[in-house]
Amino acid sequence: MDGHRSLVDTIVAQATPPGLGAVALIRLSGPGAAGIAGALMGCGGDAMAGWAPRQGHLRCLHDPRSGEPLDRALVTLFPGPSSYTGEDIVEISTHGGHTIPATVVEACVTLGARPARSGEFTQRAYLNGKLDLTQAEAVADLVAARAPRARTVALHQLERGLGSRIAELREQVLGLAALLIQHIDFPDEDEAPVPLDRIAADAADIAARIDLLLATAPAGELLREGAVTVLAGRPNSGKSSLFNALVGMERAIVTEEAGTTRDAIEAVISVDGFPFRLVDTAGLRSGAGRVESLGIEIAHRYLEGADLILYCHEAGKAMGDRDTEFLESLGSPVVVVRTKTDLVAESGPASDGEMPVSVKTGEGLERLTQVLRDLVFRDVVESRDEVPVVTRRRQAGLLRDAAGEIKGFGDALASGIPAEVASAHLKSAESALEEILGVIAPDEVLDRVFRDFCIGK
Ligand SMILES: Nc1nc2c(ncn2[C@@H]2O[C@H](COP(=O)(O)OP(=O)(O)OP(=O)(O)O)[C@@H](O)[C@H]2O)c(=O)[nH]1
Ligand SMILES: [Mg+2]
Repeated sequence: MDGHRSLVDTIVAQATPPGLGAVALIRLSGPGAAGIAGALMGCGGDAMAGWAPRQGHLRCLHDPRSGEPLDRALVTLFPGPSSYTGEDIVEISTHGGHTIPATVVEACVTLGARPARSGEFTQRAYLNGKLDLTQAEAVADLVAARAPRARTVALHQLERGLGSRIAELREQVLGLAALLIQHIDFPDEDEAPVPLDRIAADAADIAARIDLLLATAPAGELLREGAVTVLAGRPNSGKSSLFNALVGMERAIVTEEAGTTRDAIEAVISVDGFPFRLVDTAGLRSGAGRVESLGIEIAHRYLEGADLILYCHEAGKAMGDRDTEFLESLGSPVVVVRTKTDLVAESGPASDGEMPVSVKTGEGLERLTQVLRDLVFRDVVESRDEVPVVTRRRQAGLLRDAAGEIKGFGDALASGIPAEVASAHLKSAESALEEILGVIAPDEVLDRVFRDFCIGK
C-alpha cells in the first residue's frame, strides 16, 4: 500500500490526552467505522444499522481475538456526510487511564482501522469540504490557545471570520475579471460595458480592503503565538526570580551565585487574557565559562526574535556604559526593570520609564504586567470589539501577494498595457486568495498546516 494514501481507509485515534482521567474518547472515521465498532461490540458488521444518529448507546466492548470483555463504553454514530470529517464517524467514550483506551484503539486496528496521523480527522474534514483551510488552522489554534484572547481569535476564525472575508474578496476579483472580459470582447464599441477607469477604481477598492485585513496581522499573530518577552540583564540581576514571580511558580532555579541560568526557559502566561511567552535567559557578561557562554549565545538569539525585552538591573546600582550600549543595540522595545527594590532604602523614584519591582515584597509586579500588556497589545486593548482576523504568516504572505497583484493590475491599466495582459495580475491575485482558503493548496502547504496538530484532532 506504499504511497497509496487512499481516502477510503478508516482511521482511529484517541482524541483525549493519554493518562489518567475519568473518560477517554476514541474516534473512528471512514467507511469501515460502523463495521469495526459493531465487531467491537460483538455484534458483527451491521450492528449499528438501526441506530439513531448522534445518540449514545451504552455497550460492552470485547477483544476481537479472545472475546474477552474490554470495557463498558458509550458508543455514538455520526453518519456521514453530516459529521465532522464528512465520513461515517463512531465515537467511543471509554473509561480513561493507561490501558483501556490504548487497548480499544489496538482492537480497532486489529479489526482493520489504521492509526490516524496528526490532524488527519481535520484534514479529512477539509478535503471533504467541511472546513476551509483557515478554519482547519483555527481548530489547531483553538486547541493550542493558552490565553483567553488567543481563544477568542481562534474561535472567530473557526466561524469563518477570515474565511468569509477572503471568499468575498475572491468573488470581487472574479467580478473584476468578468468586467474586464466584457471590455476585451467589445473594445471598439462606443459604449464599452464598463469603462476601464471604473475597473481600476474597483481594483483600488479591493486592494484597500486587503490592506485593512493585513493591518490586523501583527496583533493576530501576537495573540495566536503570544508576545515573546525576553528577560535579559547581567548575571544575578534577578531575572529568574522575576520570571518565577510572573509565571506564579518556581520554574527557574534561583541562587545567589552569578551565572545560575544557562539554558533559555520558556513559559506562557496570560495577562488579562493576553498571551505572553516569557523567556528567562543566561545573564550577559564577558569572560564566562564554556557552558555559560553557550547560554549567553542562546540569550542573544532570543533577544533578536523578541517582541519585547525586560532588561533587569538592580535598583540603586548605576548603569554603566556597557548597559547603555547594550540597550541601544537592541532592535525591540525594552522595559528597564529595577529589581530588588526592597534592598535599597528609599532609592528615590526610578528614572523615566523604568519599572521598580521587588519579588520579595511584590512591589511593582502588577504595574509591570499592565505596562507589558499596554505596550504589546495597546491596539487590541483599544479596539475591544474588533477581533484581528489574520493570524498566521501564511495568510499574511498570501494576502500581500494578492494585494501586490491587484495593485500591479491597476498600474498596468493606468499605463495603457492591453487589458488581456493586465488580467494576468487578476488571475494571480485570485490564486493567492484561493490558496488562503485551500481551494488550491500544494501538498507542502497542507503538510505544514496539519503537522502541528495533535493526534486525534
Ligand atoms: N531581596 C531580594 N532579593 C532578590 C530579589 N530578586 C532576586 N533576588 C535575589 O538575587 C539573587 C539572584 O537572583 P536570580 O533570580 O537567580 O538572578 P538571575 O538574574 O536569574 O541570575 P543569573 O541566572 O545568574 O543570571 C538570588 O539570591 C535572589 O534571591 C528581590 O526582589 N529582592
Ligand atoms: Mg537566572
